[in-house]
Amino acid sequence: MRNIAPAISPPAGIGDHKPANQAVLDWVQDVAKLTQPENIFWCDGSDCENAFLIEQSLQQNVLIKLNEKKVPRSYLHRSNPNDVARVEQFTFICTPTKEEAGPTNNWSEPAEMYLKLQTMLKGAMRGRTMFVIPYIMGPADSLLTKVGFEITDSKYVVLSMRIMTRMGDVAIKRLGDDANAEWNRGVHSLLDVDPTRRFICHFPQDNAIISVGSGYGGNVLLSKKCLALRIGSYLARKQGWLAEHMLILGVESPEGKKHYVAAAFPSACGKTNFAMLIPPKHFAGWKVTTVGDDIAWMQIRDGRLSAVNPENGYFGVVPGTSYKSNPNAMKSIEHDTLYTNVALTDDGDVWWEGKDGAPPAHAIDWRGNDWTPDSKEKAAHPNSRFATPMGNNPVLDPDVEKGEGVPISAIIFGGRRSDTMPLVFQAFDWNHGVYLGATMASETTAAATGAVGQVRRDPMAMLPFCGYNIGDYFRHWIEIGKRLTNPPLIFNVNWFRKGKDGKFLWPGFGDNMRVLKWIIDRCEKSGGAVESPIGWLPSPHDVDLADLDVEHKCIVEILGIDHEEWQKELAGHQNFFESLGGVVPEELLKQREQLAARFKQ
Ligand code: GTP
Ligand code: SPV
Ligand code: MN
Repeated sequence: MRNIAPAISPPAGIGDHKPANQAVLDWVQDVAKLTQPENIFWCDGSDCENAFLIEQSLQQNVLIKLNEKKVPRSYLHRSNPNDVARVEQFTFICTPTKEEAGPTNNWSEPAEMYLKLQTMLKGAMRGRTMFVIPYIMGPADSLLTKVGFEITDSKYVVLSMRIMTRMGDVAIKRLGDDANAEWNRGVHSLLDVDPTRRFICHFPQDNAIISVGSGYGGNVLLSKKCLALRIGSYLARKQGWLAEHMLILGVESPEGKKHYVAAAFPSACGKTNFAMLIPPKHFAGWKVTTVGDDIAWMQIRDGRLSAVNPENGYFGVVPGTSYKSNPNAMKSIEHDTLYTNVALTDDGDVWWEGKDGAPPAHAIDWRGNDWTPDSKEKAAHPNSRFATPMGNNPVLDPDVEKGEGVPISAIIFGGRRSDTMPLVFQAFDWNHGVYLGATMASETTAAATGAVGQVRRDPMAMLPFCGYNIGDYFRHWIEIGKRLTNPPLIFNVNWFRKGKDGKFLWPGFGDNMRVLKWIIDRCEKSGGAVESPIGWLPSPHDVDLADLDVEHKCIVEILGIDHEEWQKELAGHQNFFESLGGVVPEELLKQREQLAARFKQ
């Protein structure tokens, strides 16, 4: 394992793109002194640098080249089988006091954690190359855009960061040579990829991240969950904006009226799919476009929320992706894609559970073992992923690079719930909407290590990503609402409710357009709804169900609420708030009382 990342010696002109900023140079020297790499590789994000690193990765078995005819310019990476998902139990928010990290985060005193990590990092890059990656999060000309530098000893990280972020000169230029400019310091080392020496640590006050012992996406692409969400949410509160685990989509009517919607669903609960939705035939003339599939940074502009996607690519769940479920994702990953932990067919193509067509008679599974359709093991890991540039997306929104962002008409919260939660309902007002987000629950998925399928509260889909006290985070949402003169309407959805037979009641995917259409109708003040204790519910005739092959009784079931289930749900909200130990704002406690009272009316 020590040799997973041997040093490489680049030819002249590659790896020597040193920035001028003295603060960056000093920091890199400090990390090099500690980790003792064989050499330092200064990345510029260029094509020739990328070609060189791919060549090295192929030679060192970090990547496998896929069939050039079937998936041009695409590669497969297999991570260590002990290292296939985010590790929430080893993710820390290191603030001066435990209270700042709050009741939902693992906390450590910063000095203590720095010492522990420095001990692990001592000499950790001996015989390896240390890469320095400059990148920005956000469109090049946005006021929200942040500069980051990531140091890593993994070529897979460099290649992935080039897809997922705007990397290279654009960041060096944006930072400039002011040694006091704001930028994020990220240090990553694979160490020996040992789960007992795996820590993902955030130091919000220092705008710094240190990640050791993993090579898996969410733990090591420090731009993503670490900077854009955990550090991002901390900065957002300080600076008066929102950093959220949300997709952003545009939806345009046949008449050319366009709305933008942001939606928070927990990990592996449907963001990428919803962001690339293709409306069913009946909705001819309607168009959905993608601004982002995972993260939204939103600021207040002219009394409205305005959102940018800080990322440059998609790090998406592979299993279940097909021409039937998500044709736009399939087209996005047909070329120039970096796959992780999917199966390799005998003709050098990729395969996964849920892909169109029959399974191959033989393949190499994600662990590198022989696989046939009779195998008990899955061919692709349930959390296998693609990294693909957003430019590959056939429905990329034309305003994705717009620095001011896109105006948000509606915010949607949604979890994976087999019962209780109806297909869709609307909050009565902003604070009620914040309550819906704060009390969201969802079944756990393979995106994080640990048990799958357990219902847990996951406020705003940010439980693993909020970089400070969750009570202050709720308060921040309430305060933002006060500053909005034209706030988005807030909705709750659930694509995953099941009938007594254990099957999904709702077909989902493209048919989610029907729900989106109702949401847009509500924004346009044209959609019908009935008042219920939980919020505004559509009746079956309020939702366009034309050509939908679902029995009417299933529609009634999925649109409705069961009062007994909701008594349990109410108790769940109370337990959750109590478990947070007194940090929940008064406004939300009051919302809970009002909800309970409405059920008694
Ligand atoms: P992260 O990248 O982990 O944040 O996930 P995500 O929220 O982007 O989820 P994604 O769209 O990748 O979907 C995750 C899983 O849910 C996949 O297996 C999808 O096939 C499945 N899924 C997505 N949308 C629907 C839906 O509308 N109905 C059903 N039944 N499954 C869905
Ligand atoms: C998630 O888990 O929400 C993801 C995947 O988007 S990862 O980048 O691994 O966190
Ligand atoms: Mn995500």
